[in-house]
Amino acid sequence: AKIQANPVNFWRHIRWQATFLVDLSTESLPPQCVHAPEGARFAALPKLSGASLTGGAAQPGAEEAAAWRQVCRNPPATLCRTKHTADDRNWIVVQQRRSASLGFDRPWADYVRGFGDGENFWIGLTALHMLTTASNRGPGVNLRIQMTFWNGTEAFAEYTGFQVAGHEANFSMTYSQMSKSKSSVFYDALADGKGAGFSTYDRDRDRDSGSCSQTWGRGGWWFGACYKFYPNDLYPPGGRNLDWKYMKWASNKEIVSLSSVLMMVQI
Ligand SMILES: [Ca+2]
Repeated sequence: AKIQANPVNFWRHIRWQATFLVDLSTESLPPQCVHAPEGARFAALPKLSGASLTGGAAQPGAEEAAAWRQVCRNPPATLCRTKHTADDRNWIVVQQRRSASLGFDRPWADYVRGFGDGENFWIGLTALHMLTTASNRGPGVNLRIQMTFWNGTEAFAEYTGFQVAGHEANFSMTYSQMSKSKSSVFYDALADGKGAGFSTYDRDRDRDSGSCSQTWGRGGWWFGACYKFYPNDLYPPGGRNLDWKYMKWASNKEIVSLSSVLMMVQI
């Protein structure tokens, strides 16, 4: 009877097996962040993997809830979206390109904060740092990159241990390894930027003598000198285009022009 009289306490017992619940009468999260029928009092947030953001001994779940509030309020609010893959894993989308409706030639401040519309977005480096370092299962999280070629072929690549450092470390990116058994492509096109700080056209931290961003599309990325995969490059306005200034996945032997890209991290 007590449980039925107090649904908040009831949900506290099962949230670790399912998702974190928030009380919509006291929370004002954007609708894209929550999974609840219209008019519901409680909404579920996807579960972060063992989040411990501060190392403090707060109430179990409190830091997780705080993490989601921070991600979901990171403007623009439409950035917070999740996906469920057929192998029963949950992901949060951190980057997406589907059209030329939105330019990715943006300054440092935009890439830190995040930007986007309904089809194209970047979740922001602050959110990426938080999402990829909150796990205590080990360093980093799983990253999945999904791509569509102009002939309709779908390809994907997965990485383990993906993590983005904080502002003080230039949001540098690293990972453990590409998961060949969970990837449909063989070549690791992300490798050029492994260990690199993040660069934009107004912040050069690449290993090239010039500025990779200024030379190629003016987007932000973890450039080496310069890249084989750069999804924040220009979107090819007329379809398939192998010019380096348009988004692509490349190996030592071939270059593939992309019609869509999506990057997501497992939660
Ligand atoms: Ca440079």
